[in-house]
Amino acid sequence: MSTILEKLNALVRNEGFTNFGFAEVTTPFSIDLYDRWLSDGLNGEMDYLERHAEDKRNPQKFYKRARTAIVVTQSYLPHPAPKEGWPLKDVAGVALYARGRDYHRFFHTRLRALCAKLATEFPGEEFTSFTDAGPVLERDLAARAGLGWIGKNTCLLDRSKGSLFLLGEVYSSLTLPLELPDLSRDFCGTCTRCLDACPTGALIEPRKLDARKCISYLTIEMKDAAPPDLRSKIGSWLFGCDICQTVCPWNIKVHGDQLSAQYQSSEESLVEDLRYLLTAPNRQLERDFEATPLARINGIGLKRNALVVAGNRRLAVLAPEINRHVDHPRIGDLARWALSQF
Ligand code: B12
Ligand code: SF4
Ligand code: SF4
Repeated sequence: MSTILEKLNALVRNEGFTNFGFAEVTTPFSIDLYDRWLSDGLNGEMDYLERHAEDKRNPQKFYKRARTAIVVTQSYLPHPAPKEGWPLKDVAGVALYARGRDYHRFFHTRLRALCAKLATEFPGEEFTSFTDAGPVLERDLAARAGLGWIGKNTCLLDRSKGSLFLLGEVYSSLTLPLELPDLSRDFCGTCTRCLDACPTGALIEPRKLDARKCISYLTIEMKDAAPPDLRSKIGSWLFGCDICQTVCPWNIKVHGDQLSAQYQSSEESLVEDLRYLLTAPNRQLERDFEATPLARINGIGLKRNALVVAGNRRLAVLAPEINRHVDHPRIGDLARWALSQF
């Protein structure tokens, strides 16, 4: 048995991920919390999370031979897969993870390469990889793999690595003698910086997030425009939000001055970017942002988010570009709202 673990350790270490660990593929520790979160409707329009609930509770139902998960993390500061010809001049309003190529591609490609190596090393065993999109409660799995604790901002957090990393995993048919780490570990202590800093009050209590209020949800997941009472709280965020992580003392400790430097912005560049987003044909935007996370919301989603930022920042200089959209069936109301902010 220990030889399998030694071989695995050596093989995964060689792949250069930020960190890795192993966990039994079993019912997640926090599955009841998950079910309660869903029944409270905190998932908003993300229906797929309800469809995933049964497979998350019983992973073997969904993948019969899964026994051990190899859980890996990938830091995104600095971004590990920058995109050449990034279309925006001012990136302050784009979440760090999204400032480059889409991790569903580059990270998953690395996970698939890991699966291929494992299959060669362990013939007869099965390996399959996921990141983000699978029916896997990834933070719970990573905590059980000893990769950190769940911070009050709900992110998986590690004392030496912070939380600015992605999670991915390989489900394998290998059986290993694993010890569960101490899941009561919590290095948040009395700190509440993330809860205090969240502009929309989405962190309704420690480790409980109302996704319907989270800027990440409002700018990425939601199909329509954010409700008017939340719109102003989105501030300058064009795609995603990093606030509850960048105020975290553990991330500040790990990344130092480099962290705040990521959010330096110039109004001149922002205006230029918003003008481009508001005037470029949607197809061009989709081509320009191809293979990045921003492609997910399409050209029209980028225009929608640009209108919110222009309104919040009261950029009256953009009135002509906003005016073009006032009769649009999807974003016309929002364009009129933006103009009403000047
Ligand atoms: C839906 C989703 C969202 C939603 C809801 C987020 C949320 N907090 O619930 C929205 C769109 C808002 C979102 C935002 C973001 N997301 Co997201 N998201 C997901 C997704 C697909 C599912 C998460 C989920 O099921 N949420 C429901 C809640 C109830 O579950 P949970 O957050 O996993 O929390 C569980 C644990 O915290 C656990 N728990 C609580 N206490 C304890 C104690 C112990 C001991 C244990 C073991 C567990 C535990 O209970 C919860 C229920 O099981 C995962 C990928 C995945 N398949 O897991 C990525 C994921 C969580 N997201 C990720 C990222 C990077 C982000 C953003 C940073 C992106 C951005 N910059 O805009 C923000 C962060 C916002 C935040 N504070 O969470 C990463 C997180 C990496 C990390 N270090 O934690 C993930 C893992 C994707 C990935 N593969 O890397 N996300
Ligand atoms: S990502 Fe932003 S909006 Fe969402 S919980 Fe964190 S601080 Fe609040
Ligand atoms: S900001 Fe404070 S409370 Fe929030 S996750 Fe970081 S250490 Fe924990």
